[in-house]
Amino acid sequence: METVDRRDFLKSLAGAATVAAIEPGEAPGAGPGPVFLSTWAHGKPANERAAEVFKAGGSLLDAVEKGINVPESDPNVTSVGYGGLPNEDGVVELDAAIMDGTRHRAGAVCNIHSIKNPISVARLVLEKTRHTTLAGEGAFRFALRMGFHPEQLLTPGSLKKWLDWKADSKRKNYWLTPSENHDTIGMVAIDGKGHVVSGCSTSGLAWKIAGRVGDSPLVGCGVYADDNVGAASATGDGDLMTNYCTSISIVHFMARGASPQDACVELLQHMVKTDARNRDGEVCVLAINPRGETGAASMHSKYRLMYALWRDGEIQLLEAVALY
Ligand code: SD4
Repeated sequence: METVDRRDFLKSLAGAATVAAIEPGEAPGAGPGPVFLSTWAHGKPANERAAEVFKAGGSLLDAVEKGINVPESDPNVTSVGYGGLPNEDGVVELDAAIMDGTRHRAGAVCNIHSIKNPISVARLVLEKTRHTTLAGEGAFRFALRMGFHPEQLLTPGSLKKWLDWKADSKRKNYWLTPSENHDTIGMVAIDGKGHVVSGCSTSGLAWKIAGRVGDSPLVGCGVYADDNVGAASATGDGDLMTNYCTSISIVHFMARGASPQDACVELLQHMVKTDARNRDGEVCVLAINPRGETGAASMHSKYRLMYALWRDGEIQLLEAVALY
């Protein structure tokens, strides 16, 4: 078991605590930008695409949406979008949400099937409706009305994995035990002018019970964004994290003065304080504030977050600190 001193947390995050001077005329919360921060190695091409879209004149919401589309469309990413591992019935059910820190409004879809870019459907829920969240068949029908085309989301690879799982008499399932395959894309971003966005997209836990909704599409859990404070996202065991409203909790810690890094750690410590069994939980979180300070932390080193940071034209893949 590995314990990390709080000061080491800050030291170990290359670039995490870089705060540049605020230019005269910028919003009080502004800093250098844009900055894109995403979960896991697939966050790297996602951040690069987001930066490209932003530099070409797209909004921060456009950038986060298009960035997240990259792992969603990649058949080799088995935890997001096309190629994501299915539920126990062999159906790929996707969850996604995007939140705009200026309007304090999100759009989200849960359990949507046959649509490979659920973050784009979530974006349209935000832009075109008065609703925040659409689920299941309704979300699917909304996507069709918005011009999306249904697609088979199982790939030969993901179908084989599901068939192998079905054929295994000792298979793990969610009726009793947790399974092992999951790795969402969560992205938090700033534009350098005081605006923050949070987005998240996932196929959830492999072999989940049909209809299960994870933390990713839930406002306050998988995403939260508030221009006055910052943005957060999460990846890991959504059945656990939903009960701690991870993203809004981190944003509240930041609102009380914590840096993004300290806020991420505070959330993990709070989870352990309320229940020591949470030390073994698969919990990873990311946060950013409008000045460009970033934070990332994992509960334990057996499930340690790798995350991608795009700043000043450079992309880095970093390892988040682990509390245990
Ligand atoms: C879920 N939190 O559906 C997602 C899965 C995930 O890393 O993030 N895995 O529970």
